[in-house]
Amino acid sequence: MSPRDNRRLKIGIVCYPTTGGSGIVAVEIAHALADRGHEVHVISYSVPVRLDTLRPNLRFHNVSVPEYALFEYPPYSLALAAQIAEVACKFHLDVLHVHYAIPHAVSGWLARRICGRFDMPLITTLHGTDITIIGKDASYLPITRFSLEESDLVTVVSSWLEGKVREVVECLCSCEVVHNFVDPDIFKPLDNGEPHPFPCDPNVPVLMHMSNFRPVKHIPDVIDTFLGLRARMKTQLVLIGDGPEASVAKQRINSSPYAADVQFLGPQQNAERLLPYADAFIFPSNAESFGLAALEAQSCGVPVIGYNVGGLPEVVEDGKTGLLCEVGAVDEMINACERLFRDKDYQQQIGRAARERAVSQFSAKPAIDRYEELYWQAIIELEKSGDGERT
Ligand code: GMT
Repeated sequence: MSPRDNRRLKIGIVCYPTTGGSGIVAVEIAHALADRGHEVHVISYSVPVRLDTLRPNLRFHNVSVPEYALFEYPPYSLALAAQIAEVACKFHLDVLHVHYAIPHAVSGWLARRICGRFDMPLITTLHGTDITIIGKDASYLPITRFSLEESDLVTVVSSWLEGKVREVVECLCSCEVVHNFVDPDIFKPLDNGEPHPFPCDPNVPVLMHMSNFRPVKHIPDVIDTFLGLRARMKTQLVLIGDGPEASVAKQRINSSPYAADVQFLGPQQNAERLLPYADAFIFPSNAESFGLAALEAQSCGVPVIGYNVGGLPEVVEDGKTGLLCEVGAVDEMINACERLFRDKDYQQQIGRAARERAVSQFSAKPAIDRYEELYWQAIIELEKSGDGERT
């Protein structure tokens, strides 16, 4: 055991507080590190969903953004930089880990300059749309590239996303792939006989979807798959989450003959209490960097139906833990669902393999070990390079 194994790190974690996967991953990392005895400081503009603010070794710091008549757009990035700088100085952080590049990485860079803490490595974890959508917009691209090049370490949640960093941002920074993870003791298959927590016929298969209902999720394909399948066999659809595409989805369902077979549950904090009731989870995004919701479904023993694109094939093994179709091939998804729902043995075989893969490949412990290791690597490299003394 090296001396560092006993040292308690002071870690700053910056994330979005919303229900998106990047915030959830950041919170799970914060909890796990606090449980390992590190001192963890979470910084955001409100308490992140799922964050346990009363956990030992963990503190939450709120960023307040003042309104001012001149500001049509209050500059959150600046308020965040000031808050990070204050926390970094006051608590003498050893490392700063920001989740989602825009604007967290550049706020972290600025904070370091404000407080002169050049010995504190800046680690940026990219989650997907911070590169593939918003970060590549011409308004932000130079900031995205700059903040990645200035980070001491960049991590990405899939190999596919690493390729996108090269292709879209044309950034030469080295990226470490650390896949997202799940707690298989929380996201787990049902014990027999538990009643459904939503209105439904227990004898009819349930197709489920959970997301932020943004265009990238291809919500119309979820609806078309359900309607096509429902025309062939009795099926129920459960939709979890909310977002820009939700109202159009509701309108289409309500004007179909099958409105009574669909439940809109809205945003839910405890997905682990709903996902195990699915017979299949449908996730037809066209550019998903990872697909945390798909992993959570697999961990609950639920087969995933989606498109063979983006980072999803790193999470779902086609034909083994789910069924991946060509982008836009709604007919293929209808056939895949029908096959699963008509053949219970096949559905169970895929569900068991999904659970096994989630446990063996994506459990939390190895991912947290890797992040801890990377923190140390960044601290030591900064010490060795002498850049840390640039105060
Ligand atoms: O833009 C989004 O869809 C939200 C973003 C987030 O903040 O949750 O999702 C991304 O990060 C997740 C956690 O790493 C990944 O599981 C999602 O695949 C990724 N979304 C996309 O790439 C579209």
